[in-house]
Amino acid sequence: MSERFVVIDKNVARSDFAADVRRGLTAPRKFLLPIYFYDALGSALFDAICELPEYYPTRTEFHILQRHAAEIAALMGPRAEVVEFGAGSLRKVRLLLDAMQAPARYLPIDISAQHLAQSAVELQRAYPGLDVQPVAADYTQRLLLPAPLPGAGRRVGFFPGSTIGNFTPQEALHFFVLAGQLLRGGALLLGADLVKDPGVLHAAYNDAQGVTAQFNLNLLARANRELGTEFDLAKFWHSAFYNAPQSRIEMHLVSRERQQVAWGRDRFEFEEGEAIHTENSYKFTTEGLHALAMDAGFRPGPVWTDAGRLFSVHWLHAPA
Ligand code: AVI
Repeated sequence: MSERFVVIDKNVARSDFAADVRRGLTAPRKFLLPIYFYDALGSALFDAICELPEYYPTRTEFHILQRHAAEIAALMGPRAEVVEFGAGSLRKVRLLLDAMQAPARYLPIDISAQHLAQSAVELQRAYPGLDVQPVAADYTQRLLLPAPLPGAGRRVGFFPGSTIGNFTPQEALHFFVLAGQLLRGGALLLGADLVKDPGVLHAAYNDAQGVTAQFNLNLLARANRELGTEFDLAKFWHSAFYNAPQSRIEMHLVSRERQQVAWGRDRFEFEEGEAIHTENSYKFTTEGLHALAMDAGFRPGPVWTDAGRLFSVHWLHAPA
């Protein structure tokens, strides 16, 4: 399988890194959008984060899925289609595919056709009998999926990793509305990180090896590489803390001194201690997540967690 086999959504919104960086650096409170973390280096750093002893979400979710795969597969039913939002978790979807009864088709949706083609090839090799149909599209926007296969069972969305937590509450609601339209009559299997001891959260985003700091700083390095900005990475530090009233980890890049950053003929001023807000990672209660999903017409089903109640996996019935 090559990129030729990827269905490309005509309306796939092209993100504009330069325009978004300019908008973020000229805002009264500076920000950069977290979607830009994931260039090749950023994706490799994120994979490294997932292996860190302090970063519990990936392995906790994996164990929850592993432990409850049979029950989840029974809810999915025979000949189900799995629609994965994002194409980054082949290990996790394999747990489902291995437990499912005759899965009909796997449709990963991702903005990067190249990333999709790669993961689709790997999965197709491991499951030669499975119909793998990657779709290059922005799943935060309205999109069309190929029609269900004749005789296919339920269509089940899979959105692991608590990526939902990187959306604002309004964006999360918008995602649920769009997912509800795509999954009509089916269900959504969603991973969500839970509210917990702030010390555990703090450690997960301030790892001892400094990988999360590198991941955060890579945003500036990427802007230097791709746009020609002249950020001196040594003049910024990684800050991540839990904002309890908002139930979210916030990541920032903080200027160590008063400085100007050049970008072509432009100059961007930073005060000492001034921050660029780079990411929010919301943490949920089951009730809060259910309220959000129900606002978009989903009906709560089973919730699975680990013994330490660190992470949750939700079965949500899609609107009819
Ligand atoms: C992808 N996302 C769910 C991660 C998170 O935990 O919010 C991104 C991340 N940022 C720092 N570490 C991991």
